[in-house]
Amino acid sequence: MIFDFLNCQLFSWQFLFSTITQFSVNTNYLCPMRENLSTWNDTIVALATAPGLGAIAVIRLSGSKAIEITASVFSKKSILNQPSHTVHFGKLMNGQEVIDEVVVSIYRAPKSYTGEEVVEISCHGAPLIQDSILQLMIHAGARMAKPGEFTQRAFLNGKLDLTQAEAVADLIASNTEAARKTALHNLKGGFSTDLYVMREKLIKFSALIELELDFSQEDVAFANKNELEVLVQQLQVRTQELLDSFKLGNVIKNGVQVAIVGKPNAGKSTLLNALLNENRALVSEIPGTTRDTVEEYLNIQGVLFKLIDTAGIRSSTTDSIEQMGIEKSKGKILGADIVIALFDINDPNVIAQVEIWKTEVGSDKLLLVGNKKDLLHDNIILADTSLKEVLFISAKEKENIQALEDLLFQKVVGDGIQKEGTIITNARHVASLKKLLLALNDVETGLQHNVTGDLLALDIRQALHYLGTITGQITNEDQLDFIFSKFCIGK
Ligand SMILES: Nc1nc2c(ncn2[C@@H]2O[C@H](COP(=O)(O)OP(=O)(O)OP(=O)(O)O)[C@@H](O)[C@H]2O)c(=O)[nH]1
Ligand SMILES: [Mg+2]
Repeated sequence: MIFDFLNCQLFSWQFLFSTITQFSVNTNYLCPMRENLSTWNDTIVALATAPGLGAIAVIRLSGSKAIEITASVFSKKSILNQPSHTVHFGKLMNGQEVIDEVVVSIYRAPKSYTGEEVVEISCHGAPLIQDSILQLMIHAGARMAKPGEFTQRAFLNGKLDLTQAEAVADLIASNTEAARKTALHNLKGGFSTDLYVMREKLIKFSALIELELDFSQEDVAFANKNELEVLVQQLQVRTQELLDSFKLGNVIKNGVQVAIVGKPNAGKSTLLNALLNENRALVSEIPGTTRDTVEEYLNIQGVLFKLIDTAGIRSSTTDSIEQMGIEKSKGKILGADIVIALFDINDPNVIAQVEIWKTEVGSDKLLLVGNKKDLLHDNIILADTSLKEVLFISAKEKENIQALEDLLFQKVVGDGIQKEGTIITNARHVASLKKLLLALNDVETGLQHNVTGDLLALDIRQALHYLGTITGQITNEDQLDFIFSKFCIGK
């Protein structure tokens, strides 16, 4: 009996050891091959550079026959036997006709972007040449790639995980310095590393608890529940931090909507022009000049702000067009990330106006700005305590415009970009992280109520599942098709 037990113990420890080792391998920075998801053996081709006229263009092929297909139309058949990472000058031929003189780069599997045989053809950039080469390759046996198919293959071949693949799309789409930096951080595996560390720790506990279940008759405890509780709390904090970073991430990726609102003649259009440093919007002393919104982008320290100049809001107007503009202004207040409430500080009702703005717009997104400082006869109003949150400017004289830009940046970004670490920019990640947090809460509640090991194991598995959906360790083809369909063709 004792022998049986020891034998069994030995077996289980071996099992445990191999389980943990196996999990450690799986938590490697790169993902394992995902053979079950899709099988393919066709070779794809697409233009990798932007369509249109250019000095040169790059056409890319990927697949087991990429080199073979290229060789069949290339003047130098010797590329069939050339090593990886070599370049070859020659002619692309359609029968006897020379299509172009090109440079062919060869990347052999698995040392390529997709992990497959890859050929990149640098040709002259005329659209006609690009089209002819694509036709030539299709005729020779390749097929046109779908959007994102190169990156999808890289993912399926374990060259990138899903967060890194998504970062590729973000990097291509990034139009500000901050967006580029965040995408690059995630492409280099910044976010993935965070998740793998979390997953690895949880997996070890999961293995220990599952082992306990195998020994439920023996009443042995392998997992230290206190340690698990501490770990779960750490993971909850980290998950919440990642979720909180989305506010900033969203701003970095999609820009910040800033509505400039206030009474007619407050100087909203003058302020828009001052911020943009150009005469974009019409300015006049006639109240109600701006009827429809005017929208322009301003880049402040690498973050994109969409400035929206709105129609002046007044309580009564008989002009139906102006009334429509006012309704639109109110809508812009609701949709904006930041509301610049602009008022003329020479207006006798200035303090009452400030109070109204504070009540109407939450302090989170409200920036109170007093304009026409240059017209003040004395500075008493500037010291009024009820106006202490107000920034005083002169839009016309461009006074304190830089201070307003700094304030906008500070209010939205703070020191978030300077801080090291991951910033979430993807709504899909947010959805999974929220579910992860719920699952972690369940584990914590389970621990506090001393629930049985099998229930605990179930909740931990659930948490692991949501972690895996972010990196793509757990996924399905529909989800992948959806993610990669948002890429451009050729990437
Ligand atoms: N002295 C002074 N005049 C200003 C200042 N800002 C705007 N103005 C003047 O105020 C008048 C109204 O300016 P706008 O920018 O058209 O005002 P608005 O808020 O866009 O007005 P609506 O479009 O009618 O809602 C114009 O004559 C501007 O030259 C300022 O800082 N100082
Ligand atoms: Mg205006």
